[in-house]
Order: sequence, then C-alpha cells, then structure tokens
Amino acid sequence: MAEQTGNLTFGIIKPDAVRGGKTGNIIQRILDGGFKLQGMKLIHMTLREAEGFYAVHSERPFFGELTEFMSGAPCVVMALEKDGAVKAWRDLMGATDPAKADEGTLRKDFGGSMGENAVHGSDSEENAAIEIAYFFSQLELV
Ligand code: FUP
Repeated sequence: MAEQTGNLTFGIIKPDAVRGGKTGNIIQRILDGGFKLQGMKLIHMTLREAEGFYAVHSERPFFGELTEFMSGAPCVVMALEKDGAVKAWRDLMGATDPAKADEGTLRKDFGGSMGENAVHGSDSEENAAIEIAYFFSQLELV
C-alpha cells in the first residue's frame, strides 16, 4: 500500500464525461500518463454528499449549480498514485476553464464549460488525503 500521501492524489471523472462516454478514454490517458490506480469506483452522489465534498465552495455563487451537477448522474472517483501526484494530475487535467486549458490536457479535450469540465483533482496533498478518505475505505485501496 502506498502510505506516502505525497505520491497520492484524488480524481473524479465528472458526470458530463461519464455521460458522454469518455470514461475509458480518460482512464487510458491517466495510465499513459504514468499513474497507477490505487482505488476506483463508479458512484452516484446524493446532493448532500456533493455538498459535503465541495463544502469549501459553499459561499460561492456557483455552489448550487455545481452540487446539483455533481449529484445529477454517476461519476468515477479515483485514488491516483505517482511521484508528485497532486501536481502531475493537475497538469494532466489542465485549467479549470476548458477554453483556457492547454493542448493535450483532459479538460481541453473533454471539458465543455467552466462548470462541466470533465475531471476534478485535489489542489494539495492535505486535501488529497481528505478527499480520498471521503470516498474510500481502507479496504477499497490496494
Ligand atoms: P479546480 O480546482 O480546477 O477544479 O477549480 P476550483 O476548485 O476553483 O473549482 C471547483 C469546481 O467549481 C470547478 F471544477 C467547476 C466549478 N466552478 C464553477 O462552476 N464556476 C467557477 O467560476 C469556478 C468553479
């Protein structure tokens, strides 16, 4: 088991990408990018679960739209392992706004808008550990 949190991050293939049939392509890009999957499952969040996950954004104007979107259809949650995982995964994801994302990034290739941008990634090692623990039990992490 990868105990060093520095090698772990948390990712989501968001409902827009799952609905659009992009799950397989995105998982392939993750593996091609040198990540190992330490945990992965398809879930359908309740609104409450989405609100808990995005609690840091609860005062933002887009909070209602964001949590309804994230709980509106299934998504894939993942614990991803790689050296420098947090930065490496954010680099592969690209900028929050797909229109501003670099060529070759997942959000450029699969994101539709600022709100429906195909993937999520933790922004720090601390949040990666919190987010993995929010969705996975120890038994679900290899
Ligand atoms: P990121 O870390 O790139 O996912 O971006 P943020 O943490 O800033 O935002 C989290 C999510 O909120 C984004 F994925 C989409 C949504 N969001 C909006 O819908 N509108 C905004 O103006 C900013 C973020």
